[in-house]
Amino acid sequence: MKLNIVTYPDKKLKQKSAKVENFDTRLAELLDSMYPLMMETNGIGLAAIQVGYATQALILNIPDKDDIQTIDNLVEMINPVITSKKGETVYQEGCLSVPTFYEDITRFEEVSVNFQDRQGNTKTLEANGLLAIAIQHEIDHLSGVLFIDKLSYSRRKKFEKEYKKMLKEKKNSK
Ligand code: QAP
Ligand code: CO
Repeated sequence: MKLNIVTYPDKKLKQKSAKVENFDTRLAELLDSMYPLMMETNGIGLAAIQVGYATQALILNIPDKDDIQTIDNLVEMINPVITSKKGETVYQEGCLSVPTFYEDITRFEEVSVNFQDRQGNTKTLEANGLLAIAIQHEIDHLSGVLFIDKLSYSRRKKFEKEYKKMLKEKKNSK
């Protein structure tokens, strides 16, 4: 399955993703195709809507202490729901769908999440640190929310200006 990253301002990113009902080979193929794309593009998290599929599936691969990403740390979440959250943390986030832009975003420091795996088995994960941030960022994608939607009015304006400039330069260098 050949996938491409959908980038802002594509309206597709605003779409709400539907719950996965069938844990079939189509779901497995989608997840299997998302992983290499995320690796090639230097991502640590990717939601299905970012490759054009409005379905509640996401993958996460947080680097270890030596900053290495291994498949052993790959987490796949289907139909995830945050069931508890506490604390506050600020991290400079980015997004594969909003290339080259990074900004500080406030999130919960710890979250508990219920989800299903690709076979449909129910799981619970308690996360903190970068994993907790990534979970919240990716779950936002399922409701059509991007990290730039969380910026103050003035920072959003700064983003729109910088992003337009970046797109123009990219176009001109082609
Ligand atoms: C979401 O983000 C996230 O601008 C995943 O040029 C963000 O993988 C989770 C990326 C922050 C936790 C903390 C961004 C790659 C990757 C770019 C990503 C870019 C190339 C972003
Ligand atoms: Co993102």
